[in-house]
Amino acid sequence: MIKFLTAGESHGKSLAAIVEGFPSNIKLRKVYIDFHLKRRQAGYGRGQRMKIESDSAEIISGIRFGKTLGSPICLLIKNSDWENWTEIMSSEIPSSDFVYEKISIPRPGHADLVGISKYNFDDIRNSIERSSARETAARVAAGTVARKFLGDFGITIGSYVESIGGIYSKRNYTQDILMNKALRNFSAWQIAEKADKSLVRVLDIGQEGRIIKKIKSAKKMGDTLGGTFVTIATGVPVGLGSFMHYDRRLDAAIGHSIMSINAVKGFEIGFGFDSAERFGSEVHDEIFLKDDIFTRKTNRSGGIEGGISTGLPIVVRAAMKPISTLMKPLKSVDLKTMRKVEARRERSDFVAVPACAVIGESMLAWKLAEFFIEKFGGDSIEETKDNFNRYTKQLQSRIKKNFSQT
Ligand code: EPS
Repeated sequence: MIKFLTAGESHGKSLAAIVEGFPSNIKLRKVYIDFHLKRRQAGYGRGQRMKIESDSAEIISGIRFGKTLGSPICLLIKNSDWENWTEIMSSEIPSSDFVYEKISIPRPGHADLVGISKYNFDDIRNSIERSSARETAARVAAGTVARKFLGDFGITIGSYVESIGGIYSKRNYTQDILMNKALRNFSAWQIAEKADKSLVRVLDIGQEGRIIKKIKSAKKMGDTLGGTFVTIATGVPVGLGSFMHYDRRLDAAIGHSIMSINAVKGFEIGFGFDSAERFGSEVHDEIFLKDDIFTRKTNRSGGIEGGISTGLPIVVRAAMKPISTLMKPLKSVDLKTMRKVEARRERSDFVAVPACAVIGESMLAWKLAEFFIEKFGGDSIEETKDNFNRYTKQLQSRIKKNFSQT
């Protein structure tokens, strides 16, 4: 089983990711990791912090001469902002003459109040630091190992922003992709490349202008916006996941990984909530044979049936709530005086949906790699490839053989 752990506070010295369990000989280089870290930092509507940081991974272990060793991979991402926080975030006991203000006013929607309640803190800063979405930089770094591994089997991962602040494209790309009417022969990565060209990672340039206008007005009002994004994987073979037990279902596991991203509040696969309003005949994907291979003309299931991948693109949609730090704050209570006050302002993003979609890619890549390695195993990538090729080559003929005997 593969595993990853992240460590690091938002304004601490560094973030770190430890990735474990991948086979040896996967080609992986720093420039590839940094490329995806950069993608997470982009998007119109980010705050000042992204101007300070230029995220880049230092490879501490697990890679030699551009290939994984099979040993734990440790990646370090330095926080450039640390130099402004050395005293306030020091691990040492501060000197008696060091004065700093303890944060006592929680922001509604953030982890501030629940954090101090649960961990018995006397300073909200202790909650802010780890609950910050800065941690997702380490997740993206870890996710690059998974996506590079999957790439060796022709699996690519991509995403696009579907809406921000309720502004959608006139064309419903997500439904069109599921109905095989849009981006038909595109790989998920080609879809991501298309989205990366937009300032807000949308597929429709007309929509981009309307979204930027709305972000500008939110900013002016001291407010923030959320949105919806779609994460896709193409090239996934039939057979990842299982219906044998609840925790082996691929859709459930992907749901968990996407919902774990900061500020994500909604999740669906394929037609999702929409399918609840339709007839069965409008929801399920009919089965056909083409050149002796099973095909579907539609992918309303979003690439998963019975908790198992169907071989069609995995299409996952999620909703991100607006960032909870508002420049025009909501009401709160000062824990020092227990009086009604305005919530605290703190430097933040106005919109982070484009970044959230990139993080979604990393989480999806991770989950798929986990199920892939569970199914195909292998201590080296060569061994995994042998196992994978044997399975895919025999798949169709085995079905035929089994059923011709009956
Ligand atoms: C983030 C870094 C943070 C925030 C944001 C994401 O930087 P700072 O707190 O120093 O401004 O911009 O974090 C949050 C949205 C949050 O709620 O904490 C990053 O690297 O993505």
